[in-house]
Amino acid sequence: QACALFISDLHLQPAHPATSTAFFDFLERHARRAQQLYLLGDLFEYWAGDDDISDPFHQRIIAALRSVSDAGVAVYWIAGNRDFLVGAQFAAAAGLTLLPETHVAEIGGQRLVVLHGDAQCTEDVKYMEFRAMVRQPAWQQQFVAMPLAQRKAIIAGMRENSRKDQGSKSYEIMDVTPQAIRDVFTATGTDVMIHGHTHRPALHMVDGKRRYVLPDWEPDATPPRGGWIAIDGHGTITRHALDGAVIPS
Ligand code: OKV
Ligand code: MN
Repeated sequence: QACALFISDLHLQPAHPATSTAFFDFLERHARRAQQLYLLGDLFEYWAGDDDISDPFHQRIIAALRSVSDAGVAVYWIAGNRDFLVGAQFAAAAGLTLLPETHVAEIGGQRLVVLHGDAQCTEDVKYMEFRAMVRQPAWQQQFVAMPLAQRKAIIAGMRENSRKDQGSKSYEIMDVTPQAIRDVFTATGTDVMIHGHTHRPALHMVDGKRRYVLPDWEPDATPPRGGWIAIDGHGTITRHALDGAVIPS
């Protein structure tokens, strides 16, 4: 029986309804029966601030999460690089607990570190600078003080620039660096890690330590992408496809 489930990088947005459907399905069929659900970043394509909570699309996501937390599942949230503006209002509405960017959990006797993974892509120097700026509480306070429509326009502009920029960034710099991963293992005294962000789902080994990477979700793609990681009561870790099938690793 699954003890804890982990997902990330769903990039939920009204334009991709199949992903929301797959998410609701996962919550009802699997997460509802778990003891813990860890959301490890980029659940949303973007989050402009907690005052966008009343948006009907957001209300459906919040209600679905609330239903799972009301059923007794402990739901935890680690911010991604797209939804780092999620705050206490969202957490209260969805019934989840906000965690810091790096968190050590103990599940089924297994200690492990969980994180989104963007902070470990240290070769992307421009992104690391941007991240350092937007993760400052003072910067975030100023940003959310702007009207919601203006914030959405700024984010849309960034997404448009990023789309035009595609190809200028090599695939490699969008991955974690071995040293950044070693640093996390050393700082936390762990030898198992779960993260998302890189869209390279696999079990990767670093110095004999295990680094599990979650998939991004695109159930409409060929082949379909998405799934989760489970840890059972014995601390055994398995990767699962969208249909629940265990992925051998
Ligand atoms: C996604 C990445 C661009 C990597 C910005 C608040 C802020 C969301 C955002 C803006 C950028 C996502 C949403 C994009 C991923 C990049 C460049 C590199 C490494 C804010 C909330 F800043 F305005 F407060 N963003 N976009 N990158 O263009 O889709 O993952 S994005
Ligand atoms: Mn990400």
